[in-house]
Amino acid sequence: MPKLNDRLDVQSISAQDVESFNADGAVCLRGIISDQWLDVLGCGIERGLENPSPFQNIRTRPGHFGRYVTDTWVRHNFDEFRTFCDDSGIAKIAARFLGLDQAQFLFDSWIAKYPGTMMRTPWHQDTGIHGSSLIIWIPLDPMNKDTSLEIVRGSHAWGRHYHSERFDDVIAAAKAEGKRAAPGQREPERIPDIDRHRSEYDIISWDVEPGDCLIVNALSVHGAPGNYSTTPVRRYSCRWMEPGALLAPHGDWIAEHLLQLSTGAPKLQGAMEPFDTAMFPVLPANADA
Ligand SMILES: O=C(O)CCC(=O)C(=O)O
Repeated sequence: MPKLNDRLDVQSISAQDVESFNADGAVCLRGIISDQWLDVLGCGIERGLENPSPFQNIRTRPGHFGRYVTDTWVRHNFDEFRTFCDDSGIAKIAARFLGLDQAQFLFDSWIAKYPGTMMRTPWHQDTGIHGSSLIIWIPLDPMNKDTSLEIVRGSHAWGRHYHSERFDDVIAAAKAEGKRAAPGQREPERIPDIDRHRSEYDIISWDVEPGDCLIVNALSVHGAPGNYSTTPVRRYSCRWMEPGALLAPHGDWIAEHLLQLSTGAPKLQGAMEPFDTAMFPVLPANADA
């Protein structure tokens, strides 16, 4: 995969964007991902669909319409995502919202929901990290609010920590077993039934176009509807953390995946492990870049 010269425009991020992110736990940046990089990400998904990685999952329930496909750790498996994370300047955007000069790559994934897919992405937090972390959620197709990512405004500051959710359970059930809190943090609890009580929550979402992206605090409770439109909707998410963040004891599913990847990366459960291998680069390598 050739290096592209195109760098995303970090300068266009305003102090107001950062303030909104800090206050609400999410912000929408308009027109910041260039067509060139959108093409690269789209090619990565196309190639992933043709050559599924060991982490690709078809999550459509038997007897249901549509098609719901996810893949994870894609930077590790596909050059398109590696070059995007390493060369596009996206790390600089992550760093800006972490309030730092650099950000450490954690992991990435994509989701494609085809028309007629009713399944929601369940409400969840992206936990497992001891330290600040965030998600950059990048739509590759236009999505209106009926389809696009939803965030419970301010939930990153609730001081709550919920069990991780399985994306394919008939009723998204909390995986309660084997989870422990990091020292000084409260034990994870079951996520409330937000869909049954939507009016009690301040749920925010945006109509988005390719080129836009959402920056979401990893502790913000977020989820997404099915796809009720007539076209496929694909999105790519990369997750970034403050350099030196640790794999928390409750990050057991991350540890399980790392074990599967056999990378020599941190895999111990129950310990505060650093992410200090090449799989988790601190970027940009030169903070002034
Ligand atoms: O796009 C979605 O359906 C969910 C994305 C998500 O949960 C994430 O990127 O962490």
